[in-house]
Amino acid sequence: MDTYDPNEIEKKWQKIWDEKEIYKAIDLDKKPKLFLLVEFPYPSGAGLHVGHCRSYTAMDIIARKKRMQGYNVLFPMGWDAFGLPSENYAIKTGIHPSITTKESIETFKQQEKSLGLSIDWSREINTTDPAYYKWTQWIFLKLFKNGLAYKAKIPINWCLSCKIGLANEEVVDGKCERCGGDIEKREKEQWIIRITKYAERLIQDLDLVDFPERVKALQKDWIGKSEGYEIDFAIKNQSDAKLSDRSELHHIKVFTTRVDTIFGCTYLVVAPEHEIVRNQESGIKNQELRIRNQEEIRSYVEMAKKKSERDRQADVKDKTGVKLEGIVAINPANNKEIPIFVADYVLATYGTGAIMAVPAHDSRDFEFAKKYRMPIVKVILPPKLGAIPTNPLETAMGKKDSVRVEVDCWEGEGSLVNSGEFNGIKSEQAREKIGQWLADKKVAEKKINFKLRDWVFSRQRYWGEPIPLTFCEKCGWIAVDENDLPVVLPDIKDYKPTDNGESPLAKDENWVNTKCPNCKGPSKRETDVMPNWAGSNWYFMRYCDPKNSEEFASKESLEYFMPVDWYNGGMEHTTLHLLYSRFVYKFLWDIGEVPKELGPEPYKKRTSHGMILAEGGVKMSKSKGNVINPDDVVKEYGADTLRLYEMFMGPFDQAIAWDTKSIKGSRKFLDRVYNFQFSIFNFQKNPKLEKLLNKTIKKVGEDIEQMKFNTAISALMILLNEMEKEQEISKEFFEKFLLILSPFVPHIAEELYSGIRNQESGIKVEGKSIFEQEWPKHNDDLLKDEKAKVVVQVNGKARGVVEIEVGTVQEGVLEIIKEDEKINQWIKGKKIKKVVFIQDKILNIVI
Ligand code: ANZ
Ligand code: ZN
Repeated sequence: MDTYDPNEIEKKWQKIWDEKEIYKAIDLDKKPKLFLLVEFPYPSGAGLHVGHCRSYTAMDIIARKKRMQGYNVLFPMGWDAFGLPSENYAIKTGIHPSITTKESIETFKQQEKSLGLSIDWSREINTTDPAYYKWTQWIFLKLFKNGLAYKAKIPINWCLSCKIGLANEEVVDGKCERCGGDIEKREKEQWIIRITKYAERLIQDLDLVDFPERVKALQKDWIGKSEGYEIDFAIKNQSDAKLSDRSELHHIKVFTTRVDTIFGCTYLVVAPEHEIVRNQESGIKNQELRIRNQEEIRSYVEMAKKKSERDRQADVKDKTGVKLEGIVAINPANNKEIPIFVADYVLATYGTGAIMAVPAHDSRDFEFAKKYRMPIVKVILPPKLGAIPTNPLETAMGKKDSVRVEVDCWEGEGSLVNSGEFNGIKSEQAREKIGQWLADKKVAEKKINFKLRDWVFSRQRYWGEPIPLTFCEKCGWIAVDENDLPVVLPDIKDYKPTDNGESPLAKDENWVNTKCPNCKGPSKRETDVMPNWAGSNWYFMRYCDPKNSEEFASKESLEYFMPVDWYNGGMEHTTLHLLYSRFVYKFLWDIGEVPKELGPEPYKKRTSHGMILAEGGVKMSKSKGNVINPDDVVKEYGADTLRLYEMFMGPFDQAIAWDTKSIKGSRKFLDRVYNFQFSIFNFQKNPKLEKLLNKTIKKVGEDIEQMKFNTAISALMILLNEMEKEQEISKEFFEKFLLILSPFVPHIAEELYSGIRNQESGIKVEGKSIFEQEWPKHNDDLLKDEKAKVVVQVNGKARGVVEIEVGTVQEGVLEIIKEDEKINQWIKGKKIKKVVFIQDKILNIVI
């Protein structure tokens, strides 16, 4: 064949690779194992996205290289196939989600195969397969039996259009993460997983893993650990001045991280959902606490209910609230009477749902205090008072230098004033001292709070794993016997969600009515199903032993393949999937289901790819019609071109826009690679090229490890340029070139490699695949004498010589000069007008 025809080459090799099963990971093999993981996709009707290709190709490159370096690589794939889109599609079309799911999986699989990914398809998993979700249910039961799953009535985020309860994590910008629809708070009985019990460890153990700092920071922020105090403020009924501390309701408990500011607390604020507001009629009357403006408060609370939590927190200048007339609180630090407000900027779901407001040192309180004319008492003076910037204008007008710019609200540290016996103490110490002082008075207690909420695990929908519990009037909630798992999702006709918020499963009475596993009396199955995170929080372990029917994976297989050595995925999964799966793994490890020697973290290393945007830098979306379909690209240019282009388009971890012009450039490069096979080969070594090859082997190898695919490819391009300048080249040389090129563009590399091999030996394709060859090693000795000396001149005068690596560009040499004091003294602080640079020889700086 004289011209490069990727369609033919690619199909041919995909078939051969499949037949030879060269990408199979071997159980308990003697070679060192390497578990490479990409986030398994949700097989949507839309098909594979070019973004999937970016992540998968990257990991595929690493997998291929590591196999060539002697690793037993596990690079598996599966389908995260439960979830709303299939169900919503089913509601629209009447086609059962199991059918559409199956079709989508077929499409995805065929598409992934067409990219030439070196996946071990023998380990394919599917979360909607009963043989798989049996274990998802089993894990739920383990959580349940260990007290980590409980049912509670809680206000949840209810998506009005999906008719589904969402976890806080699934609410993005106050809207439903899936459909973008409006959200309302509703009280619902839900199964909840006590992930908060692991909050501390989920932070601490981040020290054990190699994750990007930004991923660690996001996880920590999400978990949101805060250390502070809970403080009791007594409530006094103003009308009869009776003060009793017998009842809980005669106190308001607040959470603060700044107990050092308590002398500056001039009022309290409670959330609209706070019990003192709720228990208006019932509780408070008995306890002689009468709030006079009940009507006003009730209508305020109604209004607050309509706002989303995010809107309530948003930094709008216009904070609203209502004073509770008729009662006051006592500040336990100075015994002053202070008013109590209800305001929606205080959230019911954090801390105690009540705060001590310190308007001089908290900007939210400050805004509120200005609006409602509450006293603002400064208790912290910023450090280095004298050094605080003076007002330049006033200084210029002849006013005294010591005039200090008024800081409206100082949120930092400093020393205490207006704080009685604590005056003069630094705020950091005051936190300890005042905290202790209040603790001794029994009005305060040290407290650690987390922003992380327990994980709402119920969905009132159809297309998910049934929660394997039954409710019996006598025995309550009872786990289905483990031997009776899986509880198979029944095939029902009407999967529309119900308006009363019950799962569609509730309509199938045959399925719902069952026997209590405990007393054998009549009982009813739970009709809620699991959220779509359930199947993905442990899937990586199933890959180790995907066909096991006795265990979710055998201990030996886990011991051998786990932990995941390298996990690449999207930044959007940092706070949800990554957190949930770390938690579930830790839990299974705690209860001994995961071998102890594996340690408490499932993923050793995490990396993230940047998004691929549409041409022009906007998000790809169906509605804009700017979605690039990988199938079209494969058809037009070939899979190798698509792979090469996606790896070359820019730094892997950064977002980048699609550019049709550059994809043509990638294809041209492969055309040239293809044509190179017709060059004249000999057995002579060319020392200059050998050096460049040696350098390129090193660079490509190192760049792949660091996911710097774009620079690896450009090194390969430079090498090809130089090769093309030669009259003749050795076969061995070209083979090495193909070897280091092969992970990026496996089909063309395999084709050319087998071609030159066969010419040589006369054997047909039967030989070994390029991917069964060894990755070339570079020679450090050859690198050593790749140094050159560059004479540095300043305004034409020689000022010194620097040693550089051959081929260092101008910027690189300038960097080196900066480090060289002797030369640098001539240019330090001067403006460089011009630089004349002759590579590897002279650099002249004109100043
Ligand atoms: C008094 C104070 C003075 C505060 C000061 C801050 C600065 P993090 O770090 O996020 O935990 N707070 C407590 N519960 C709240 C709730 N349910 N809704 C809204 N705000 C709440 O923040 C803790 C601080 O957030 C607490 O410390 C409290 O305000 C406020 F100069 O108490 B602070
Ligand atoms: Zn029973």
